[in-house]
Amino acid sequence: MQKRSVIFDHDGSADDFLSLILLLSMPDVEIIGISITPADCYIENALETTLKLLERAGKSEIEIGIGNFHGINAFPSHWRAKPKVINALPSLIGIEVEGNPTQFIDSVELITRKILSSNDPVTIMMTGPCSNLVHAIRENADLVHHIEEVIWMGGAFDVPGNVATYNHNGTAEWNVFWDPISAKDLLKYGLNIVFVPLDATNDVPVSMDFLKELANHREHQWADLAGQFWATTIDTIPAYEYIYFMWDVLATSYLAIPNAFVFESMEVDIEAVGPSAGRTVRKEGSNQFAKVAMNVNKETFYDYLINTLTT
Ligand code: AGV
Ligand code: CA
Repeated sequence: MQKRSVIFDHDGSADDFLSLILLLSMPDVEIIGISITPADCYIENALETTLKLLERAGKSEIEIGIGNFHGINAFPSHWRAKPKVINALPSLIGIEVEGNPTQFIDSVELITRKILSSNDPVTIMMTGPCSNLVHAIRENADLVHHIEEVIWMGGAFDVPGNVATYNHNGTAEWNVFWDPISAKDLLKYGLNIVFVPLDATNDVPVSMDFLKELANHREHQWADLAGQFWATTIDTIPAYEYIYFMWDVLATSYLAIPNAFVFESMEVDIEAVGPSAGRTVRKEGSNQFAKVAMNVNKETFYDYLINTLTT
């Protein structure tokens, strides 16, 4: 089987780690590198969780890069601290790993080297901001020719955003808002971009019914662990969504169940500054084409999750 070479760039929230679990389970995906963006996490904690999961999956050889760029709009600290809880879960606390971020290479270097040394075109799966990839392309424009597809959990096209903060009008999604300048640039390179925005992820909340069903299968180690990760998301505060969605989990599932999605191809743009900074918009004539997920077949998606986590 020809495996798809994937670089995974995540930013350490609970669903980013669920995405990692899914990616590790995909028979036709080879993770050729992992980059961690210090966005929805504190880097030390996110690195520790990443190392623990790789250890648990027997995939410790996968190389990790650390993002050293910090976006313009910082994530709220109480979100960033979530992996602290995750690392303390009984299933992970005992796994000993060496997680000093200063001993890992920079993400931009990792992304560049992995793309240039790959024999086949590389897929970039991003479940956090896009800064590392954009910085790599800014330094080396040739990378674009070796990238098959960029899948990004980000944006809110025909629905409200999820940013609730000062000097902003709420039209942006957080992964775009963190570094809207890079996000706008990402569209300029003619890449095959697949957005999995809030338009699609709003359909898939983390629900108690789903967690109950998953818990029925907790004799399987990944179902057990995933249930614990999701349990840490249940206290999402009312000032934001009230509910934690399967944002990154849905985006990652695209690699396994692409036919479950309804896409629209459109010309798009991104606001870089001002009260709508980070807003993703339709823009005819922009000549920046993207494939945007608008809907997903929920039953197929939830079945896929249960099946994957129980085998
Ligand atoms: O906007 C969704 C992105 C996803 O990549 N992240 C969380 C997911 O990992 C930011 C975010 C939005 N609302 C949040 C977020 C919340 N209530 N808690 C933590 N992160
Ligand atoms: Ca994320």
